[in-house]
Amino acid sequence: MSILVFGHKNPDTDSICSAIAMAELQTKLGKDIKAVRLGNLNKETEYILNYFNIELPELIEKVKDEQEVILVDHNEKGQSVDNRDNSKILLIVDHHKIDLSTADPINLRFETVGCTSTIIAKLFKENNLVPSKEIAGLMLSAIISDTLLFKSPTCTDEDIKQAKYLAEIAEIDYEKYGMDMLIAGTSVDDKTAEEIYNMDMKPFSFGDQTATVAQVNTVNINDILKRKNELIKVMQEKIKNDKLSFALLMITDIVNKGTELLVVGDKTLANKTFGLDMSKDTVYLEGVVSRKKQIVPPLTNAAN
Ligand SMILES: [Mn+2]
Repeated sequence: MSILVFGHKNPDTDSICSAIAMAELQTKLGKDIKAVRLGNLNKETEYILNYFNIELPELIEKVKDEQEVILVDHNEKGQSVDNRDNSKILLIVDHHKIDLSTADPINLRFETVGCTSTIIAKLFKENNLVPSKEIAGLMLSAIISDTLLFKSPTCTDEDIKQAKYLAEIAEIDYEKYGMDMLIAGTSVDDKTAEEIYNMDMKPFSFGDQTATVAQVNTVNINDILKRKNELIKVMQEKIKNDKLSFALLMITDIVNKGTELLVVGDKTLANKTFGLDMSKDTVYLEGVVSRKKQIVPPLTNAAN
């Protein structure tokens, strides 16, 4: 049975591209491994796989007992494959906060960088291996996606260094390709409000409150805001069905670098954390583009 490698549920570009890159790395190291995905692709990732002519990884929902797995770009159980507790985790490569307990000792590679693919690029080097042109392109794309073309506060010198190295292998003008790729990912005209909310949504716990934080990138906040009422309805449903305290949607302007934060449900924590006017449902957060660095930690701190 092949080892399976995958990123988180509701996969973003990093989760898909890092899984495919990890599969290439492990294959070069002589392992029998297959990249899979835990959900549908977003537009941006579709554009990327198309651009580099890479086959779509197979969709899975759960793993069999004793299945050997490698996890990339996540570690929290709620974001991972079903039946993970009965699988055998060989390795986790991630750049998110750790929320993990395991029955057996496992291998972890965590770094405080902006993208999992940055770590995987380093793993190639540490093993004296060079990724193929296409896989270098995928890893470059993941770094551009997670760091919003190096503009996110999560971006580190290491991300830029690896991205430039990968761009050379892939023979790509990363500034131009990066903007095209990011913009390709922002079109939502053909999407329902529910699809918009679920595109890049993650569950979190803040103290004793549970919530979801979704993010949608755009080049025009009003394009999304004009559908606010529809979105609020979807978020209210989500709160009811999943018994959440509140639901957030980050509407992030990737050109001007700022986020309109839409808050539905119990607004107390958002008020305390971001100074949301309790009579409104949105607050504009200048310079905020990162859920991981600028939304989740302040909420966690305010809740504790
Ligand atoms: Mn990532």
